[in-house]
Amino acid sequence: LCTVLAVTSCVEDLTFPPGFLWGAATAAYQVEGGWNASDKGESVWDRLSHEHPEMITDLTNGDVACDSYHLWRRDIEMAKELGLQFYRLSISWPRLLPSGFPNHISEDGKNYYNNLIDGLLEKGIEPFVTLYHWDLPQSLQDLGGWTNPLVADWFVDYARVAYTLFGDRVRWWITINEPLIICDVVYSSGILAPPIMSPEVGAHLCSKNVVMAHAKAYRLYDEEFRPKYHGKVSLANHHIWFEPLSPADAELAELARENCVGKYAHPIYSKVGGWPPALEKALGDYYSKQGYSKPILPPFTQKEIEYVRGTFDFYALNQYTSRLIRPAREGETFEPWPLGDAIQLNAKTERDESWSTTLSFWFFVHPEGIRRQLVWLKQQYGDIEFVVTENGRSTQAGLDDQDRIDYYRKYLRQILLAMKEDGVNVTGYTAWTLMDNFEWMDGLSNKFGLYEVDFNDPLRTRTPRASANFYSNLIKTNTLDL
Ligand code: BGP
Repeated sequence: LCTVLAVTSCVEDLTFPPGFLWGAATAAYQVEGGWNASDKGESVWDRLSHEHPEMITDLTNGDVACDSYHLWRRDIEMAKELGLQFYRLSISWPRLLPSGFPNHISEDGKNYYNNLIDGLLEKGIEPFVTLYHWDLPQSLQDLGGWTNPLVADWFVDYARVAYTLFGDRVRWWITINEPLIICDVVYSSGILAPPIMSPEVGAHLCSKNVVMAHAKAYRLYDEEFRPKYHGKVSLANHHIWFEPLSPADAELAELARENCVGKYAHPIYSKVGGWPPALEKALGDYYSKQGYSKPILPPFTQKEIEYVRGTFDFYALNQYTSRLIRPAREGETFEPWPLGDAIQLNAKTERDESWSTTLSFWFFVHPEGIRRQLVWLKQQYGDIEFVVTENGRSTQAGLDDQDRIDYYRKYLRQILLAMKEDGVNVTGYTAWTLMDNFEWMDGLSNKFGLYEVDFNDPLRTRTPRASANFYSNLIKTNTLDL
């Protein structure tokens, strides 16, 4: 009612339900450092940042990053200071399996993650573990990486090692973080690792292989580990909310949503499974005109459709921003970001002038987008459990980050509205990120952290920002009415 009336006197209930879970996230390559510590293998990000330092805005790399490889005790302390109920971390595949394969498990890699997991649990914080957050072993990339269908088997072997070693203590698992970035953005823009351009073939091979790898890792957990450990497994999608620029663009916006989210959600979460039909058709039409005789998006067999469908225990949503979308005008060139690999849409995106910009080139502030996204997902995939696994914004350096607090407040209010007015079952929220870190092509220059990290200091001192104080009060009181 308050949203409809939009009156200041309206008393809105800004309280989250009891039991709502609060967390913060990081990812291995972005925080750990220790890139060649002990027997760790090289990852695609080690290779890119060493061979092409010019691809990172500030010419930095993740060799040391936040040095969490050594400073993990401090990270746990920070998680405790905030009062987090869970901490979302990722395992570095080449740290645990230096060759990429399960023939050799690194003792030091194993000890590192055991220490982190045990340390969190000692403080009453649940480890929420992502198996793959973009740091593929270079040895596997040399064999084709995510474009080789065998990657699904390599991934499931790695997942088995991780479930076996840590499954007795980890109850929340994400198999793969953001297929859209791994496949569509990587292969159509060349700005992330591995820097390979293959928007037509590579991107689409990758899409199917990622979905199959997720499904295999889910089925493995379900059959062999769930009976003992009772955990939950999902994959985390990247979401951009697409709004039509004018009512005539509604169909285009829907196709863009299918391309961005549906491609990696429909096969898993829909009742029928398989690729989103409208997207499959649009791709088929476009690429047959280009002279391809076979579908560019490798079709699923009926058996594969059944195998993939339903491989989730909850829906994990990473969302930061929105875009207006319209058909491209004559002479306008294709933009690989944020559309991902979507040349077939022949579209252009814009910012609504009311959405403020941030330091990230891809990122505008549009809090209502997250509510609309949640409602769309519920309409598409039914009344399932949602966990927001990433949300946050970058700001200028400094400790008084009021714009970050404002962002959290506004996005969280929209999540609450989705829960209370639209009946979306959101059970947890994850801030991106616990501390400033290596933000991929922006290097160390872009600051998303609740804690500031001094990268000029060899000790990588971490200092809480105003937003850390805001977030810990929010967790303590469970209300935005602060
Ligand atoms: C998400 C990634 C995170 C993080 C975040 C911020 O897509 O999962 O790892 O990097 O985006 O984005 P960026 O670092 O590109 O500014």
